[in-house]
Amino acid sequence: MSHTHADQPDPAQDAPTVGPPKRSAVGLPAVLNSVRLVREQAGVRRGLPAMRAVNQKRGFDCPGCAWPEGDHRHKAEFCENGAKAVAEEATSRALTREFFAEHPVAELAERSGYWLGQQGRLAEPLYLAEGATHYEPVSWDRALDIVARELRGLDSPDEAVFYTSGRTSNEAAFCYQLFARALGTNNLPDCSNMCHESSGSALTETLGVGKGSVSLDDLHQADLIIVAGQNPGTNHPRMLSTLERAKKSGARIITVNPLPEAGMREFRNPQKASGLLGRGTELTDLFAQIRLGGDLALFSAVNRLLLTADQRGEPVLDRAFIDAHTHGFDLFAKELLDEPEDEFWTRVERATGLERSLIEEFTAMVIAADRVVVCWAMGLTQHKHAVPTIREVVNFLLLRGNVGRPGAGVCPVRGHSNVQGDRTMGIFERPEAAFLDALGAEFGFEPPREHGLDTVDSIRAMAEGRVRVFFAMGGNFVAATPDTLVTEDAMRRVGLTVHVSTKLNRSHVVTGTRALILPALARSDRDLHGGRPRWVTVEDSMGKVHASHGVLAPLSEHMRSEVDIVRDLASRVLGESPVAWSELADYDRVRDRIEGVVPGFADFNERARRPGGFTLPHAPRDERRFPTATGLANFTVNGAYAPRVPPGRLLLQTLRSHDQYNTTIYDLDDRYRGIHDGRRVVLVHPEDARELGLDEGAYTDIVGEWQDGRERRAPHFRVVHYPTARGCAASYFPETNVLVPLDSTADVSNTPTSKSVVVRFEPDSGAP
Ligand SMILES: Nc1nc2c(c(=O)[nH]1)N[C@H]1C(S)=C(S)[C@@H](COP(=O)(O)OP(=O)(O)OC[C@H]3O[C@@H](n4cnc5c(=O)[nH]c(N)nc54)[C@H](O)[C@@H]3O)O[C@H]1N2
Ligand SMILES: Nc1nc2c(c(=O)[nH]1)N[C@H]1C(S)=C(S)[C@@H](COP(=O)(O)OP(=O)(O)OC[C@H]3O[C@@H](n4cnc5c(=O)[nH]c(N)nc54)[C@H](O)[C@@H]3O)O[C@H]1N2
Ligand SMILES: [Mo]
Repeated sequence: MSHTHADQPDPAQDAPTVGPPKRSAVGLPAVLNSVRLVREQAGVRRGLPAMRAVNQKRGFDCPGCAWPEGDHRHKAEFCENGAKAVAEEATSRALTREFFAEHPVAELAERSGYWLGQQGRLAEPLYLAEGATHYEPVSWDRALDIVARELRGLDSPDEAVFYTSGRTSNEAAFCYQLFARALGTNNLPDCSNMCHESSGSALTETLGVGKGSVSLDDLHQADLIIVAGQNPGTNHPRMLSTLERAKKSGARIITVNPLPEAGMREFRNPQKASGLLGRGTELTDLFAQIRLGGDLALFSAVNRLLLTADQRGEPVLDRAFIDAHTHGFDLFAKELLDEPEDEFWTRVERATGLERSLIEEFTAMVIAADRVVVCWAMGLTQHKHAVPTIREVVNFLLLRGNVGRPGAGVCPVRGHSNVQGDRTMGIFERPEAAFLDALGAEFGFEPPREHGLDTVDSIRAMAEGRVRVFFAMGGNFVAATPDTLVTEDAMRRVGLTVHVSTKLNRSHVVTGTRALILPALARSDRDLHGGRPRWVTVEDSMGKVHASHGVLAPLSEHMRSEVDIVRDLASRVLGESPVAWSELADYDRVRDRIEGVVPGFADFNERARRPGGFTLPHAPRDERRFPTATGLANFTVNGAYAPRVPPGRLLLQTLRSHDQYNTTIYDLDDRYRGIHDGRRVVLVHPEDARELGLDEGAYTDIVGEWQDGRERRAPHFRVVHYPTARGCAASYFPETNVLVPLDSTADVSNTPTSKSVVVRFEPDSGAP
């Protein structure tokens, strides 16, 4: 697939071609593909130095996923998709003023996200005045004055919303939340609200810390690794090396997924000659091809089998751990054993689509394993019952004492490269009182205590005209959020929308009455201040904090660091007291302030300078201490919910292809699933397709069904017969976000149910 430039047609009306899914992942094709993409986007002069520096101890943190780097780095410590992420921001193309003079916003709004992203890096501040048809260049001074004036003119600081995407560094995130709170609001929604919020909610309640409890070494030492609701071959490719290493030391792997993902079948390690020659490692020992949303039923069934084995006198529970460290075991066991055997298994088999014998085999593997880790991602978090599901995973681990000892624990695999760090820095609409106390004491002001708006509630507030300023630190809000038409409508009701961004995206062309685009330096860009390089820090998925040094000369002198943008704006709105914003131009001073507020950051500046950084404390992992409401690890009772699908309908999950990063589309292929040159596909089991009259290769509309009765239609998708679980379908986001109802969210975490949309199929109404 060749790349588009401004003069070429938009490939939105794609024509996907389909071949058989792959049986293995990575190998030579992945290496060749990364080299090609880097060369096309960045050229040799920018591309090579960028690829040499990524994930190296003196280089920059890969802007792709949050998977940690090991202590021994390869010369090329990146993966195909990391290379795409770097190429995307290290591109040598810059957007010119002529581009914006040529293309009215209304025309850009007709373009696909893929086309918008391919046009190059945003290179200077741009302003869309009220009633104007085009963005025009504007000075930084004027741009920030426009925002400052608007913020100062609000009746209440809660009329502003400050969104964050998970690329933002710790230093920028800290300054940003400080600014919002000094202004007087906790309206700090972030991409986490759509991502691992369910994990955070479930883990905080049950274990006392909303983060993963394992290190890479724990995975290397595990006897059994369960990977549920995650596609690491595409979204965390470096995790495959970790799984391979665990396998080589004797671990077994259970994969729980409606789709047979190539990456979990066989991994061909590109760092080894054998892998490049096509010899791989079989990763999965047991594949549980589960129905969408069946994981609560699965884990409760395994837990019940463990409890009944215990009742028969088999020593399968860690009684010493349960007695010493947990709360609620008796009630949990009683409730789980309460349902009559037949009813229980009928329900479980219906919810999971799995045979009881497979679940028994699963349980036997668990009992044979002394050390167990469960890894998961969006397949578990984006369901109505995501929080109970993850709580049940915790029950499962607690039963055999698989938390807080080597080789065992919870591993929610984070998405964005610093999404975990942003939360640690206080990007959260419901901050803990202790955090606000510390923040207020450090800077001498009283932070707002009332909870702010999360992502879904922000959209509701916008729709009701209660938001006058929407400010985004990165991300692509209107494309990433659910119910596209509702959300875009809501965004258009805002007075001023401001995006600090690196690449052009949909959120820049669906705007409030007035709009600003502020171009930021990216991870890979050199960040100079007074001629001296500055560096930032990030936290990976396993709580390790380390430095990131940009290496490339910025494409334009008008790009600014995210910290500087926030500082300058804050100073214009609030002045230099109580926070002396100008001092924070020195990131060491920002780090000193973080040390003063956030636990675990003692000697931050010194420890961040150590090669490889340092690991934040984690009470359950380090001391088997559980800072929950009961002071113990909590067993929970989670009920029996599973999605219900009326006859003639399927349950649709919206997921990522191999050639995208969330809303950023790198290319139009999904190599491992055998799909090329297009994205408007819907994967359906051949039997379901036959029953629904959906021929392979035919085009169909997908119509979402939701209790509000409003029609949600995604037109013109090519049917692909695919070996997914029965009753389930899959299609890519953001194209299908139009189908996800804003009000369909997870209990407790309020995360949109992107993996569970009831759909029916209607005749093709033609390309959109
Ligand atoms: N290259 C690349 N890397 C990325 C991203 C990207 O877009 N591109 N995005 C980043 C971000 S922000 C995130 S959060 C992560 C996302 O990483 P993933 O969670 O791996 O991403 P998804 O594509 O949403 O895949 C969900 C997986 O869960 C399975 N699944 C869906 N529903 C269920 C279910 O009900 N039960 C079970 N057991 N499985 C289910 C799907 O079949 C699929 O394999 O990746 C991060 N890394
Ligand atoms: N239907 C459906 N919807 C989903 C999901 C799903 O699985 N299904 N997944 C959800 C998940 S897990 C997530 S995390 C969200 C993602 O939501 P977001 O984080 O909002 O979306 P991204 O696509 O990652 O944002 C891409 C944009 O970020 C900007 N950007 C990139 N790098 C930088 C940088 O260094 N600095 C700044 N300032 N800007 C930068 C670029 O302009 C780029 O266009 O989407 C969610 N939406
Ligand atoms: Mo995410």
